[in-house]
Amino acid sequence: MHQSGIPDDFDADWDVDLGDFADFEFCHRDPPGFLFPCLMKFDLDGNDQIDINDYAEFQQSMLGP
Ligand SMILES: [Ca+2]
Ligand SMILES: [Ca+2]
Repeated sequence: MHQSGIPDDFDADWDVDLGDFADFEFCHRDPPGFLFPCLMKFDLDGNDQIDINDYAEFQQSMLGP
């Protein structure tokens, strides 16, 4: 859950869209992926890594139920 109360709405603009995806990509790509704020936001399955599993979970939210 994030500020807007919508799961995976990382930038808190009340929807899950490409803006959120861009944030995810930024954290997934490089060393920033292991910085604490990135992990807090994007480690959706809580395994201390930002990986394909988190992406799959995020994609589900983006596409809707
Ligand atoms: Ca959003
Ligand atoms: Ca993870």
